[in-house]
Amino acid sequence: KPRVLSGIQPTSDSFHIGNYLGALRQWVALQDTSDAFYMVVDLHAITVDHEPKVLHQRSRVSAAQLLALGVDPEKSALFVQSQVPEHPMLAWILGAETGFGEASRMTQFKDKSAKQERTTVGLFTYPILQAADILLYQTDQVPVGEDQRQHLELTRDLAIRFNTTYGQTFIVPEPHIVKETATIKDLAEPEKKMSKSSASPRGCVYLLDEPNQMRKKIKSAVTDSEAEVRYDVEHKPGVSNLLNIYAALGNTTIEKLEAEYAGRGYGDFKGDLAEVVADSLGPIAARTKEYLADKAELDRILTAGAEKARQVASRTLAKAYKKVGFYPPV
Ligand code: AQP
Repeated sequence: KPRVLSGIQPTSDSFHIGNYLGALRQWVALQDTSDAFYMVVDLHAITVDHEPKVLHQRSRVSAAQLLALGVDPEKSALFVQSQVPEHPMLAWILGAETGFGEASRMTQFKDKSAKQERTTVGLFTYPILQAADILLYQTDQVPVGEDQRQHLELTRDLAIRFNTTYGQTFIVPEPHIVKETATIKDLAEPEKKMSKSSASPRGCVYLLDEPNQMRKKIKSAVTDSEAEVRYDVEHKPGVSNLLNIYAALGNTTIEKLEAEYAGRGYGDFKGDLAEVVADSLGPIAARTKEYLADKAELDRILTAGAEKARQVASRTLAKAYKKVGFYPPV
């Protein structure tokens, strides 16, 4: 079975439809055919401003949401990154293999540091920790959205470089990016990626929104002055984004949707999509609440996941330690 690993940051109270369609839906699908490791990456979350209590709570809510979406702890290891100390240990080694110029080319760092009052070294080295996350598990495939492609490329370069210098140590991973939903756009500003830290709350459909809020956001999505439901990312980014969301959640194709709404304007189209979104995502909030209500059971799932993760991670770390000439971890 191929090994699959991915992570998500607990940087908001709820994930959004972009996280879901870009990555989390693939997490759930892949757990049947692969040996999957999924984690809430709280170490990454402290690279931007955070409140300790809020971070802790968000990590729990994140784990509960993943379970509510269908991540099955019987099939995959679900864990919180801070419970597996091997991650920063391998990141240190990989940092010594990363060129300063190479790290400086990461566009996510440029974007995120521009939004922060104070930029930390942690935000700069974030992609190196992400490389460690992936390489520790001898990962074959990493289901992510398009925004992570450059970090995946760095991870591959580091794995190849380390293997060349020290001998075969890491599997070189492949990104698993679903083209149609690789970048879901902000509903209010469809030129921009939908983001948890998005400036416009109306542009972001959260998985824990009330169904009526979801409907409202879809119905008020920015479109254009034509009245034609047609896929054209360049000239009709808003409508094209809605078509991508509709096709993915409604299990249909863009061609079929274009035919169905030909000559009918945007009102019907948005109204129907609003129902599709509310029907498919509406039940997630109640399921998340159920997982949150049983604290002991949630902790048990996460501890078991972290134990399973450590077994794999510690083996890889010991190998890397030996290769670079360190004393073994005791
Ligand atoms: N708009 C998106 N379309 C498709 N995929 C997306 N992802 C994020 N936004 C979109 C994918 O979701 C996974 C988890 O993302 P993350 O938590 O690691 O952080 P992010 O990419 O930084 O997500 P956000 O929403 O943009 O959060 P903030 O505002 O905190 O930076 C990843 O696989 C990502 O590709």
